[in-house]
Amino acid sequence: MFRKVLVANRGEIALRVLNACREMGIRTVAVYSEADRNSLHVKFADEAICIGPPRAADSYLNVPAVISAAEIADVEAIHPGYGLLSENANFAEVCRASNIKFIGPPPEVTRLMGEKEKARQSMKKAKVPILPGSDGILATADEAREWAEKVGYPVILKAKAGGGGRGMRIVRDAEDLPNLFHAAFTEAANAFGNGELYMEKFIEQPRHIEFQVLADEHGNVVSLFERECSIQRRHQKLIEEAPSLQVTPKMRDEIGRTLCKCMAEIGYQNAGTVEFLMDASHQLYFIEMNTRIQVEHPVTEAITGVDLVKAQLRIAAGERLDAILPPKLEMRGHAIECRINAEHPIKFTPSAGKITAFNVPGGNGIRVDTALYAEGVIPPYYDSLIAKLIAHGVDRAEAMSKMERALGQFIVQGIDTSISLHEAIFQDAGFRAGDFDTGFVERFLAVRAEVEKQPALGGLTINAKKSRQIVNL
Ligand code: MV4
Repeated sequence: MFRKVLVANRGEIALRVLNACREMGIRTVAVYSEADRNSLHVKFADEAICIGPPRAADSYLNVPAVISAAEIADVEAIHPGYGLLSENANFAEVCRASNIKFIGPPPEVTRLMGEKEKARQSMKKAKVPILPGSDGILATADEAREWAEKVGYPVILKAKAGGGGRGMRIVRDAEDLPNLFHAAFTEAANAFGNGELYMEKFIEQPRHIEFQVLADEHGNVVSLFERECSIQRRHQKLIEEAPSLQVTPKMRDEIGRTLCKCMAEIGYQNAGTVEFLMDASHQLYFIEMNTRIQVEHPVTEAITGVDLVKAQLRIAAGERLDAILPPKLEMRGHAIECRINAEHPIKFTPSAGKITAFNVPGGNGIRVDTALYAEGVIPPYYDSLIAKLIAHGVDRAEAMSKMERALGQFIVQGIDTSISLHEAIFQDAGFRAGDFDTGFVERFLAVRAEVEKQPALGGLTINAKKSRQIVNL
């Protein structure tokens, strides 16, 4: 096992990784920006090195600064967390050239999955179900029109270098294709430096379901089942759960097996997530793969009992899956995660500042991953995720009741948070019934807005500043 690891991240995920290292007897090095001097990841690491000014581009994304810190601290490995440098194949290559183990897949695999059209063809070759669509990059709008006729409208144009929703256009009519093709190309060229596009059949109001995989460096792969991630807004997930109510044991088993073969074929290593869309007839289709640990990994940890970050560290140190995992992986109960963001619960405007009052819920079946603390400061420079609240119960009903109880005890004053939005969603009949797709939040907010305009309809008001207070402040 590694003697010393650098964590190239901040916030809750930096703490999550540091905690795993500490429990495994690995010495830890934190890196931080000038805005994060007083952060818990700095306090709880064995060593901490400042790598630059507040803006991520000047610090956490500065490859020479991170590598210099790793060399000065003499670490054997770097854990990138999620976001930031986690899916940067060039960074993984620099790590390799510097004799530092990058905790994640090899750069070649990260690069392959980063090229969405190549990822799609790799999955097709391994018999993972993909959507009908183009066989490669679309050279011209004319070629796109030919494919669209074959596939049938509506279709969606996607950027090969894309992900996260940028450089995408839905095409419903042949006559709109030339304009939308050029708009998608230009947007992708500006955003990613590459405008190349491919095409898929467009699925209306899909569910977003993703499979967690682990692969060791000896060709062994396992599937740790799926997560349901449809409760999102503008490509930011709000609530995730495991397992998905819509995935049958047969589908879980079939997709899991096919993915294991596929991952072995492409030489995948470490933790990864394979994203699927589910259509109205409950078919699953591959859309893309994320080559990192994900924000929502705790729901999988809850139902499998596997510590995914420790597994990442052990895989990167060369251990075999059969030494890391129990002999038979089984699902236990149901887990739900709420992403608590520092933002207005309805307007979604980011919120920064000092935490003036703070209470974190706990108790049986509740997990909170956060780097917040009383009188801590949320800087304005980074993403809005400030805490993850995870509830695990024997079934979905118990997980929901634990979550509702815990949301009610989660107090964060001084900034706006999404806690009251989560509380309102947990009262929604459709959400409670598990009856939702990726359009849920948008419809939910539209209905709420109507109710606010007509108070006679009654209904819940979502308050930015929670009325509940810690007494005698
Ligand atoms: C799609 C789709 C419908 N049909 N592809 C959005 C982000 C990117 N990762 C893929 N996305 C989508 N691809 C086809 N062929 C609908 C979406 C989509 C979506 C997907 C997952 C979760 C939320 C979403 C919200 C809007 C659109």
